[in-house]
Amino acid sequence: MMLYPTTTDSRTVIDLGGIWDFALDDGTGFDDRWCAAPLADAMTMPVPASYNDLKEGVDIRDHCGWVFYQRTVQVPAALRGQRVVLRADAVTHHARVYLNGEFLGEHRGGFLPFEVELDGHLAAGDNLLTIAVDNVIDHTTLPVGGTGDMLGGGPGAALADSPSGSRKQNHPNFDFFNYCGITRPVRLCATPREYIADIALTSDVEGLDGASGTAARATVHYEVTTVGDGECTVELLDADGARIDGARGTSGELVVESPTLWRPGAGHLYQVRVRFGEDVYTEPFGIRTVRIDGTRFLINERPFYFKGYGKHEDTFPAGRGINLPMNTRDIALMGWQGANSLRTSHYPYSEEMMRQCDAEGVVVIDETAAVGINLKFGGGAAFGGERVETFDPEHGVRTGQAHREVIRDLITRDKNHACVVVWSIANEPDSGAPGAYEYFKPLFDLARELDPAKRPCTLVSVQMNDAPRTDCSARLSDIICLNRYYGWYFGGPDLASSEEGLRAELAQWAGLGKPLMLTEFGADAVAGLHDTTPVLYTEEYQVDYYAMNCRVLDEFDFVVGEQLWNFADFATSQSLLRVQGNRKGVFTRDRKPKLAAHWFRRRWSAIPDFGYKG
Ligand code: BDP
Repeated sequence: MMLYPTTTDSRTVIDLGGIWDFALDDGTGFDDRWCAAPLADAMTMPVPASYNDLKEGVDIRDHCGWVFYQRTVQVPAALRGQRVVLRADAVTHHARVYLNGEFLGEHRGGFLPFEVELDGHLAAGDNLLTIAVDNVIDHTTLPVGGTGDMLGGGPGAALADSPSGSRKQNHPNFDFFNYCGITRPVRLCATPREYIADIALTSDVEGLDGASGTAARATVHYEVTTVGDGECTVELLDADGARIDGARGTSGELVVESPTLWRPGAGHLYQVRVRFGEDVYTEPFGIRTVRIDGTRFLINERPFYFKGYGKHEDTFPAGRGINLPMNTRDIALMGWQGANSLRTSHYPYSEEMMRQCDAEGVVVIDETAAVGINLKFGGGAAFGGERVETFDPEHGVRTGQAHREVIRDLITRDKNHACVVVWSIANEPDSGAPGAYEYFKPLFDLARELDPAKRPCTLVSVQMNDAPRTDCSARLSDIICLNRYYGWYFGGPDLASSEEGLRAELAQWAGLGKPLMLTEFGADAVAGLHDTTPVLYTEEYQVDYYAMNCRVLDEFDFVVGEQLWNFADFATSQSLLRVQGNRKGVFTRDRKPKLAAHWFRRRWSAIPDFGYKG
């Protein structure tokens, strides 16, 4: 229940971005009530951004625990009498909010927005706003933290058991740097006291002609959640603001004849304008259909082929901090290559990115922050070094509650986006383990119940033995999404036997009767490393690896897409397998193409968005 913040005739948004005061907690921050007075010896820190790479030294880069952000805010007198909330789009991973020393609320989960009501707490003049942020991850959080290194090289000592004198350390059970801080905008949002709390939109399309991409008519169903009393009216406007239809009441229908459909590469958006009492809000909305038919994935009733990437929100030096220019550049580079889709691996991306994907017609697999639900990483030793089953009721992960929350909050936030065509419930969980089906079945049910548009759901599967038989994804997912590393972690550098391995596995999945795509495959290549004989880590090997994999994908009609791992090189925890981060990017971290980027540009320019496999 949290509309994207925009200023309208009735709403005011005040961006609190800028330079804040900042301090690392030395263990006394809460006891000594740092929230109640200006921080002593504060550093400067930009908001929004991850703080890790912005100052020099491991103390800040690898800080483990709480930090304090602080600034003063004044609220214009003109807004008194309105409902004023503080809205933070992403604080990684746990936030506590204080105003003038008073605790007002907290939020767990580092990639989705939350609001804190400020009514009754704001004074005239300066108010001291403090946001305390914790980055500790463990076996109850998403993403999951362990006590050893997921790549097997870590010390394996529990946080609490760190040898005295050694620095407290986070051990992500996943392969990206644990960037943290206030990573997306923080805003004050003022609305009338009686206001529009949420809008849910779905559509039905009639007379859809797949071949021409045209339709006779579309009906937009709306459901408005309101607080207070008032009359609700809703209008459907075209992209240029021209009125198409209108209705009264908090739920109803709007009709558009001969609609322009949203489609890959052409993100046509209508606008749904809601008025309730004095409040007004406009939601962009694209009309399109998504459906699975046998082994085909249909968008607007045409068989779609996913070409694109698993990505990260990862740039230097902002870390996971929102980077609108880089998002824009990334979408442009994907267009240059003929890519049409991405997965928000491994957490929900910013609302700005989702809106941009809507507007530019980028097809999105929208993923929760459920990564690392797998105690087989690092040789299967976790949480103190002992070997335990991931879903062991006593000693396994305890992520159920966080998982339900992230599914609920993600679908609440992103349900109206035309770009979203699939929900990804998790990345590489231990989905073949005892208890996996029992863990995941209720989560799939929840997603299916919550999504008003009933999009297909998946979980992204880790490579394992005998997967089609053991992976609960075979039963639960509407589209099978595989991360496969034949020719890298499995079989590399012998591409010939790896090719047989991939072919044999896909042949087994073919019998299932569901569409399948690779959501990850990739090989590290350090830009500038070349050789005449392709060897691991060269740009040539990366190309040969992809050529082999794609040759196999092309043999199977039920394979409906290929998303590479990764779009760009990205930061990770340190390990012997990581050369200043993960180098599986097809682009470098500063977005220069490796050989494989050109190879895919040629391949994808020849593969149409629709009808590739007939
Ligand atoms: C997969 C993960 C991804 C990693 C990738 C890799 O889903 O997050 O970065 O492998 O090892 O296991 O490069």
